[in-house]
Amino acid sequence: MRWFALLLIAAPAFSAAPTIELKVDQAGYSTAAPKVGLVASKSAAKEFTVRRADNDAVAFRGTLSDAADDPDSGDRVQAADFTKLTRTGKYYLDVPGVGRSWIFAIDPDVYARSWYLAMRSYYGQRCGIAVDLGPEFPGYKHEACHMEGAYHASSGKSGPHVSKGGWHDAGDYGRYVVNSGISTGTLLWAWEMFGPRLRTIRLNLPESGNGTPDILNEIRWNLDWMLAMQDDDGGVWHKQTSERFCGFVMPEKDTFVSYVIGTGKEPFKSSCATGDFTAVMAIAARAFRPFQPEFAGKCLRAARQAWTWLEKYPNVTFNNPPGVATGGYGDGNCSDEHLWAAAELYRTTSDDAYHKYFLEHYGDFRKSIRPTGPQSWNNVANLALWTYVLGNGKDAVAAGAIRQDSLAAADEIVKRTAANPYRMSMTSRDYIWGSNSVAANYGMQLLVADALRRDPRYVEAATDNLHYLLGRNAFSLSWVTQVGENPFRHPHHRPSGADTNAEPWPGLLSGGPNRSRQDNAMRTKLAADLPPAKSYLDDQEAYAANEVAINWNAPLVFLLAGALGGK
Ligand code: G3I
Ligand code: 9MR
Ligand code: ZN
Repeated sequence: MRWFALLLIAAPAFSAAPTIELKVDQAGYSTAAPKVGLVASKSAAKEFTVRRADNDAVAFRGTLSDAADDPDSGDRVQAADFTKLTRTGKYYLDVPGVGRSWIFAIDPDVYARSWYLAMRSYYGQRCGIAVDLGPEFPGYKHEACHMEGAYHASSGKSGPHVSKGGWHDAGDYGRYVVNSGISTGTLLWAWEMFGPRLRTIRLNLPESGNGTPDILNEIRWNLDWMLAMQDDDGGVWHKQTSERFCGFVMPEKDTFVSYVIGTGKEPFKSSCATGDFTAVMAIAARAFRPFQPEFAGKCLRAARQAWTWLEKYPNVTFNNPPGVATGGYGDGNCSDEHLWAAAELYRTTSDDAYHKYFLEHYGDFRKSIRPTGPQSWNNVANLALWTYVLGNGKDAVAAGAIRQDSLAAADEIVKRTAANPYRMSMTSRDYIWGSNSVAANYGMQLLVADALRRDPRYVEAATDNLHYLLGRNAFSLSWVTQVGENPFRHPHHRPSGADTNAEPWPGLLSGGPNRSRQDNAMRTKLAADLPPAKSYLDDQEAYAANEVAINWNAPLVFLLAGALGGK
C-alpha cells in the first residue's frame, strides 16, 4: 500500500485529466500580450503554476486573484495572470487542489492556425462545386451540389435559374443575401484593415496561385453568387433556398429544388437584401481593383444599379411567402442597410449623390454605435458610420461625431470587460441566438475603435473576447471546431452530421449560449434555471445554441486577423 500512496503523491501533474474548472485560451496567447487564465472552483485556491506540457517543469509561479461572483454564469471566478511568461512553448495551468488545464501555446504568431481554419471554413461551405479539404483533412469532402436553380413563384419570374456558387449559410444549405451581406462585408473589411498580413496566406483553394490573395479568392466565390441574385432592374432577391429544410444529408444528396425566392408581390426583390448587396459590391470594387480590375468594375456597376433600385423601393421588407419555411432573415427596417449602401458607395466613388444621402441620414443612426449591442445581420448601421471615417469622409462634423461616439462606446466596453469576472464584453442580455457572434462583434467594434485611435486597451479587450471563444468560458470549450484540445464536437451542421468523419468540419464557430432556449433540444435536455452564459449544450439537435453560420465566423476571422503576428 505504502509504495502505491507514494506513487500517487509523486505522480506528475500531467497524468490527471484537465478540469473544466480551469479556463485558458486553448489556441494560446501571443508572446507580448497579457496572459490570463481563469479558475472557477468551489475550492478556495491561492497559488498556481504554469508548467511545460512536454516535461511538467514549472515555468511560472503566481498567486490567484481574489474571487469574484459572476451572475451570468453563476460561477465564482479567480484570475491567474502569467503575462510575464514569454518563452515560446506549450504549457498548462496547474492549481493545487483544483487540477490542470487544457494545453495552450505561447507564441508570437499563436493564432495563425486558427485564422487559417476559420477562413478556410468558407471553402468548406462552398455550394456549386466539389469541395475537398485535401490531405490535411482526409475524408472532408462533398460533391458539387445545388447546381440547378429555379425561380419560385414568389420571385415574379418562372423557369430555371442558373445557380452560381455561393456559400451555404450555416448548418443548412440555404443561401441568403442579407446574411451574405454582413458576412462578406466583414470579411472584406478584414482584408481592408489587415491586408498586409493576410495577403500572402495560402488557403489551399482551387484558385490558389492565381495572383489574387486567397482571402479574396474565397470571397469572390460568394460574390459571384450574390451577383446572380440581382434582377435586370437592379433589385436583389432575398434568398435562394428550398421550400423547407432538408434532412441531415450531404449537400449533393439534397434533392429539393433550390429556388430564388422573392416577396411574392411587386417589386419581388427586398430592400434589405438590395441595400446589403450594394454595400458589399461597393467594397468589393475597392478590394478587387488591384487584382481583378474587370471584376471590380462589374461589382461597381452592379452596386450603382442596385442603389438606383433602392432609391425607388426603400421599404420593401421580406417575410417567407406561403409554402416557404426556411430561414427568414426578416428585418422590418432597411434604412440601416440603405445607409451602409450609401456610405460604401461614397467611400469607393466619392460621388456627391451618395455623400448627400449619407449626410442627410447618418444622424438618425448615431445611437447605433453604443456600448451594448454591436453590429449584427439585421443592424449594419455601425458599418455605415465607420466606413465613413475609415475612408476619410469629407464632412468634418460628421466624421468627428462618429469618431467621438466610437471611442466613447469602446471606452465603456473596455471598462465593462475588465469588470466582468470572465473578462469579456458580454452583458446578460447578449446571450441570444448566435451569442458567440455578439462576443466576436464586440471584438470587431473594439478593433475598429483602435483603427480610429490606437489604444492597447481596445486591442486587449478585443483579444479577451477571442479568449472567451477559444476556451476561457464557463464550459472550458473551444467554440471553434478542431481548434484547441477541448473543442465542441457536435455542431448543427449537415455535412458534419452526415459524413463519416469522427470530428466535425474544421474552423467553424458555434452559435453559443442562448438564454431563450429556442429549440427542443435546449428545452428538453438542459437543467431548469440555468444562468444565461450556461444555457448551451454541445448537441447536434440544438440549432439555437450549436449551429454554425457564415455571419458568426466572419467577425471571428476579423478578430483573429487583428491578433495575427506580422505587419
Ligand atoms: O434581439 C432580440 C433581443 O432583443 C431579445 O432579448 C432576444 C430574446 O430571445 O431575442 C433577440 O432576437 C433574436 C434574434 O435572432 C437576434 O438576432 C430572436 O429571438 C431569434 O429568434 C433570432 O434568431 C435568428 C434565427 O435565425 C431565427 O430566425 C438568428 O439571429 C439567425 O442567426 C438565425 O439564422 C438562421 C437562418 O434563419 C437559417 N440558416 C441558419 C441560421 C443560423 O441559425
Ligand atoms: O437546420 C435548420 C437550421 O439551419 C435553422 O437555423 C433552424 C431554425 O430555422 O431550423 C433547422 O431545421 C429544423 C427545423 O426548423 C425543424 N425541424 C428540424 C430541423 C433540423 O433538422
Ligand atoms: Zn450547395
